[in-house]
Amino acid sequence: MEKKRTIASAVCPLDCPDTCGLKVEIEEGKIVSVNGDPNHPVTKGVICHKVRKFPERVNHPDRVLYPLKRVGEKGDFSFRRITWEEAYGEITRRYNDLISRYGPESILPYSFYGNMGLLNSDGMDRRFFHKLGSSHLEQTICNSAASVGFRYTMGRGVGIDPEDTVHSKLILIWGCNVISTNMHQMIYFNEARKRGAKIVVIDVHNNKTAKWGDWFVQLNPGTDTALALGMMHVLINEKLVDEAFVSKYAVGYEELVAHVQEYTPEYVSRITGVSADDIMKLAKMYGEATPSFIRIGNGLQHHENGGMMIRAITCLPALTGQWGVKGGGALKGNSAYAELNYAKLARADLRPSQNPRSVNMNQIGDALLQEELPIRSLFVYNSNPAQVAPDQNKVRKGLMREDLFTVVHDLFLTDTCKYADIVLPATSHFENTDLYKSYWHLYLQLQQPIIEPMGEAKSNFTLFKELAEWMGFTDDAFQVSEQDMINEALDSQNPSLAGITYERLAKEKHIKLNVTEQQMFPEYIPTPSGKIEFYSERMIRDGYNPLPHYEGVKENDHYPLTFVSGPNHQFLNSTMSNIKSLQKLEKEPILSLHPEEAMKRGIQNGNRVRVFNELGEVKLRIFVTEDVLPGVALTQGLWWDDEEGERISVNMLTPQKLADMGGGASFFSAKVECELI
Ligand SMILES: Nc1nc2c(c(=O)[nH]1)N[C@H]1C(S)=C(S)[C@@H](COP(=O)(O)OP(=O)(O)OC[C@H]3O[C@@H](n4cnc5c(=O)[nH]c(N)nc54)[C@H](O)[C@@H]3O)O[C@H]1N2
Ligand SMILES: Nc1nc2c(c(=O)[nH]1)N[C@H]1C(S)=C(S)[C@@H](COP(=O)(O)OP(=O)(O)OC[C@H]3O[C@@H](n4cnc5c(=O)[nH]c(N)nc54)[C@H](O)[C@@H]3O)O[C@H]1N2
Ligand code: SF4
Ligand SMILES: [Mo]
Repeated sequence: MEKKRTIASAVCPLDCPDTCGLKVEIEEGKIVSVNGDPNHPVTKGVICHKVRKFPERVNHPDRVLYPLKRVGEKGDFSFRRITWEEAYGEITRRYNDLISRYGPESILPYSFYGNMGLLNSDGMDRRFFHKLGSSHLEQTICNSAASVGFRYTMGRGVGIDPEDTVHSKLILIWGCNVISTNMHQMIYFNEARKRGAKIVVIDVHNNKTAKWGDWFVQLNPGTDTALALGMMHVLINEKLVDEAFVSKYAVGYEELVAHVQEYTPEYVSRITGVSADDIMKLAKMYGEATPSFIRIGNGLQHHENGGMMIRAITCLPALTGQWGVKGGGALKGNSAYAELNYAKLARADLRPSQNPRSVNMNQIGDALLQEELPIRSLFVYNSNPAQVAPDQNKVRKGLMREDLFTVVHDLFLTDTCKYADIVLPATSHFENTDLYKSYWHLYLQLQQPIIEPMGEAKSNFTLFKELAEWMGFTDDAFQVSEQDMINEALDSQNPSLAGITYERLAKEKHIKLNVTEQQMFPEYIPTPSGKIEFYSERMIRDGYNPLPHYEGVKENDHYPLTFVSGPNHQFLNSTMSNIKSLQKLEKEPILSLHPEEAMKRGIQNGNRVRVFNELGEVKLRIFVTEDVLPGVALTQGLWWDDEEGERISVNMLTPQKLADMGGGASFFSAKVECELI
């Protein structure tokens, strides 16, 4: 007899800008296939290959289905099954003991966006740790430097509606590997191209996106501020500035004009490696096109000087008056349009102290090893710090501390679980109720459970709600259902959310935010001056140069190669890197090196090399290629460690040094050397 199949709607929960609508086939309570939802207005039934493999992830034999307690040494992966009562009992006992002896700030949550659902990443978990009075984690690993840099110029972290980019006539893809990391933007770019748009890719790597573009402008890592200033120099001196726009909507133009004079194409060429002719050509092309659009990526700001890069690039659309022209402007992220009521969602008011000890997640290695006010317990969820955080030697040394009580909630035994005292099983998002916004398109979406929780897995929401009860927290904040919490989050003064309710979301699945022109640039520019700030008094107060200003990444004589270690096509950060079918496509982590650099070191294509610096070493296979410039060593993908200990996180080599703004990460400013094994 044929088994009955049903089709249910879902949302992709991954930390990817696209936040696709999904259609999921279920047979006898089991997910058998995942496809795109053809009715989703932006993602239009198309999804990436990795999420097509979600059935392999959800039904994986390695899924953690029961709570586990460590029985061997840390680092050994030896656990025994326990009950939830035992797990909650142990956590409660240890927490009460730590709180009475050292205070609640001896406990630190460590989380990011393994699941982008609002309730499971910014909801019940927040309420729990606020009430507990734990230390605060600064969630800076992804885009903080860029967000701050963007806001200095524009006042707010939003851009244009990506659906409008079909109207663009010139598209600059600036430090964004769109084909891999924001594939639905390609649908719009392809349409724009059909209508005559030219596409320029500005990157350090001749990657899939660069090869697809019409013109690839390749520059030295960390030099984008100089390139943007060089473009401004040409725009201003060639009279390609929209003066009417600038005088109406911007401040600091005169200071900018004087400032950019030194950034001649010849000077900028020496910094960036882009020829003076190409700088001239790029700037003129940009100055003459309208509507022109810049897709600003996240990768380029993972540098020591990343905040200023975004601050500088963001000045360009203002100079040529592109904001307000349909299809013109820029987009780095659109999160702020869907600003929910975070006060109600996260309930920071539950905190006993409003000024808790604060830890930057990019420096978790140092934080775990600090002797003063040591962190005595770490609660990890939605994240895999033993892969994704910089300076892994320190991170893992910290995690190995016998006196650190570590709890990890995940779907799998990740590398972080290796160091856990207690591992708790997490549901997949298909088993939960949650609200999703996108940081790119403008739709809100609701996920409702479409399968039963597997094994004894619990969502983050349920886990922290129950743990609150075990801790004796009786506040109303812990008595709510998922639906209540979504209604609290939607109960906001934000006009974009007007009329959006749980009931409507349940019925319609996706609802477009009500973003009016009055909320968009250039009508609404919430900088201190109310205008786009080429010159920023606020930056002076914060200790920066008030103008976009180039400062290079620090050189290192011992380690001459800049190690750029971004994401790959088939994994999502370290999520999905344990899925065999996807590993097969990615084959193995490789290091791209220019022929000149390879020759200098006697290295040939396919050789294995030791890549090292003062922080550690990893072994990688070499790909000799002109896709990267001399001076660059590039790898893609965050692969889990292998059992033999041969393959280990590339973050062994990345520094904890913070970027210039927002406490951001500086992964891509790592310096390394490599040699044949
Ligand atoms: N397939 C896939 N998709 C993903 C992810 C994933 O892991 N896999 N991760 C998701 C997440 S969390 C994020 S934050 C985004 C990140 O996605 P993107 O915003 O695309 O960022 P990256 O891929 O890190 O880097 C983008 C590009 O910046 C380039 N780059 C590095 N240094 C410089 C520089 O100094 N200047 C310039 N101009 N370019 C530079 C890199 O070569 C790369 O091509 O993708 C999301 N989507
Ligand atoms: N070298 C280098 N390092 C990087 C980057 C880079 O480009 N290069 N990118 C950085 C960036 S941009 C980012 S955003 C970070 C990402 O860092 P993380 O947010 O840590 O991302 P993942 O590695 O995907 O780990 C997410 C984990 O959450 C788990 N998870 C998923 N859903 C749930 C759930 O509902 N509940 C619980 N409890 N767990 C769940 C997944 O199984 C997975 O193990 O990495 C950063 N690290
Ligand atoms: S990872 Fe991105 S592109 Fe793939 S299904 Fe999820 S949201 Fe869509
Ligand atoms: Mo990210």
